[in-house]
Amino acid sequence: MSTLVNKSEFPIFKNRKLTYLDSASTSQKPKVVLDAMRNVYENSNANVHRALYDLGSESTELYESSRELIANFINANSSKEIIFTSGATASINLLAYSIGSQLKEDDEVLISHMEHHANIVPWQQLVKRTGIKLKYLPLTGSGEIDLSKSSELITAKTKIVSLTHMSNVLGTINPIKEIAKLTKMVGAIFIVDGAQSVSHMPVNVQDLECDFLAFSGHKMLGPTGVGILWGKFELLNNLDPFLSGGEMIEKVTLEESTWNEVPYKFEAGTPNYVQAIGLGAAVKFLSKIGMENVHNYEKELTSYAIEKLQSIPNLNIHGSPKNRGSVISFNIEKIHPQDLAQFLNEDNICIRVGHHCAQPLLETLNETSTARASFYIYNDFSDIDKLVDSIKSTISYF
Ligand code: C6P
Repeated sequence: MSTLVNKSEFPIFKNRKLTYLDSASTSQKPKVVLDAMRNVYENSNANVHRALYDLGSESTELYESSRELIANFINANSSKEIIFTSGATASINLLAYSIGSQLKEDDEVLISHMEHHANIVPWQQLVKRTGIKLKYLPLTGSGEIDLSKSSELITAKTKIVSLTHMSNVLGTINPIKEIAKLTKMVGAIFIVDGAQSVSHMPVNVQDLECDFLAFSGHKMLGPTGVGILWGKFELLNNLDPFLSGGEMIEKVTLEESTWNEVPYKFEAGTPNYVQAIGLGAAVKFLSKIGMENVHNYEKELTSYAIEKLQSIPNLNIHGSPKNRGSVISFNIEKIHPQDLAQFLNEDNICIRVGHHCAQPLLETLNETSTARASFYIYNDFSDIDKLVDSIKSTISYF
């Protein structure tokens, strides 16, 4: 099995001896992404939407064409529906603040026990500000969202349902379309946290039938510091801005201000335009490979890894073996995940251990920490073999 991409397209793999199995945390970057950003700084650098000289027009054009590329990547109706934020966390905070300010005390927000803290804490903060109720969809024993009691939890009081598309701990891919239908039946807004999905599978916002989608650039070969909030235009148009200041205004007087049009209403201050342009290059790179190919390739890697890991005695993989993305969390009896990570590090193998910013989920697993291996397009079977060999020698040491 050959990789989908040549590892040499990623400078870090030339510079460091690495078995990198932590892409769910952040991905490595291909040279084309680094070049795109260097090119801006070296040839076209000027602030966007302000500078009326050629350099400014060039950087603005690059910034706006990146918005266009990202809109096409997720099949948005228009690039106006793409808001550049600093990442998935910022996108969800924007929504919790802006939609949240329209909610009343008896209203309910529904999330699940599977969420990343980025899709829990902003809603808890909203509870403190407004007194709304925060409710949780439970999980089944095999780590899937349990919809058997959905009619008790998704009711006329539910104003927002906000769920992760793919769990960063269990890898579970949630039935977003099914939940979208339940959400629509009560007229609630449906937010999808796509931080772990957009990078690994085709995500089409029309097909998912959600209202908002949040994701991060750095997990999909792009740079840090940039992420996306996609939303249906009419909904975005009806929201109040989150951050305020330069460029998000239409007119400012000493007494009051009016807002710029969507998406600029939500992009206060100088945006991370160089990073946004880098993200455009990442999206081009991924589109050339094809997200269906990315998904199928990772399915093969994940099945291979599950099979190999399952053959190790006393190693317990969390979550359901079916319908999962390229994230595998596990625990080994009598070996703390932190010790395991340190031993793997000796072999230059990078995995993540800990609660993965999903403490409520870890509680349902009865764990305080798991080891997590996650894969991307630059991994291959030999990376998994190295992981398995290193785990086996760690076990024999203990
Ligand atoms: N999960 C992980 O190792 P940011 O940090 O804003 O780019 O993404 C937040 C986020 C939101 N939702 C999900 C499902 C996520 O997995 C993450 C980030 C990383 O699992 C870092 S904690």
